[in-house]
Amino acid sequence: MTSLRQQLYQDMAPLHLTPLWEVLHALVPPHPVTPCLPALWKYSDLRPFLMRAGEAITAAEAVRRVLILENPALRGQSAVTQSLYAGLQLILPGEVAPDHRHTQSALRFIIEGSGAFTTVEGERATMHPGDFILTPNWSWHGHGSEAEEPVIWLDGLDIPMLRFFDAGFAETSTATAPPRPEGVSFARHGNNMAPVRDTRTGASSPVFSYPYDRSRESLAQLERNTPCDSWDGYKLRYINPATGGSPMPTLGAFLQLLPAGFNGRAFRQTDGAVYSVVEGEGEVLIESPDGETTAYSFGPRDHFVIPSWHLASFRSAPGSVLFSFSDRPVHEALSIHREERL
Ligand code: 1HN
Repeated sequence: MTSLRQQLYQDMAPLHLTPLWEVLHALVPPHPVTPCLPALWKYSDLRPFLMRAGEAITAAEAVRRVLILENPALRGQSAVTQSLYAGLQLILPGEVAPDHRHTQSALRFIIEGSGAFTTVEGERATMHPGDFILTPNWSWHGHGSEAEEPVIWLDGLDIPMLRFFDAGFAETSTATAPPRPEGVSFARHGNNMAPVRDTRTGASSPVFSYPYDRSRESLAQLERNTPCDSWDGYKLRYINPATGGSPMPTLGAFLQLLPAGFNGRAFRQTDGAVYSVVEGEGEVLIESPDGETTAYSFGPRDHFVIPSWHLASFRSAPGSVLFSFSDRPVHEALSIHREERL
């Protein structure tokens, strides 16, 4: 019997044929399975290497001077999860990172320093810590700095997802887009209003800078006046104001406040997520599929990844604010998003 099968496998292998019954269980497991591992990058460990990168190469030569946060299980793949890319980018005073555009969508979350800027289709967005900035797919974008200090931000992109579709490509520009005054997009779409004759269909948000002070103030008010969620604390998602949906089709982003003394309950979700710590301190407990729980202690500017379907819970004694992003909009569009809250 076994030899009949072995002979069958051996004889058909040259025709590139494989028996499904040998792999079926791995293809459709009883719960979501990921090769990704939880990981934490302490800012104090990482920052010296960014500064060394600043001495080793200019922003212009690098095009984008970024250290990629690679999932320990996906080394060499420029991936923090199977679908997401994350990196920390440094721009020094006076530097320019030239304009380009690509099919990948990108988000920025500002970690350190003020006074650098991103331009999106020619409109400048000046960066301040905690600001959330997007560059929708195929929009021209570049960076520059009029700061007197290094400016560092988190880049989140859908690079691995577009690689899966073999749909990632870019165009570089010699001429930059004609400059447009800063703040016009926000004036049009950022205050719960929109131009009367606006006809946009809204794949990506027309607002591309979400200043931290506004988002933070919302969380502060919610903390004062509303009940705390036992899993999330106080958690808001960034929206495309034209649709109410995610800021970009492939990337969802969130800001949450864990109040002082928070001891959260455990949850798991199909969308693996990358977190950037803005304020405070705490711990994230992540349980691997084999049942082992690891506590990762985080402080300001640390980054960590919770892989798909790993049970996670948050604790914070002094309180904390966390930014995060994931590919949740894609899961939702495909009706495959699942969440369990224990
Ligand atoms: C990119 O365009 C940026 O514009 C950052 O800052 C990181 C990683 C891969 C491909 C394009 C940026 C990127 C990127």
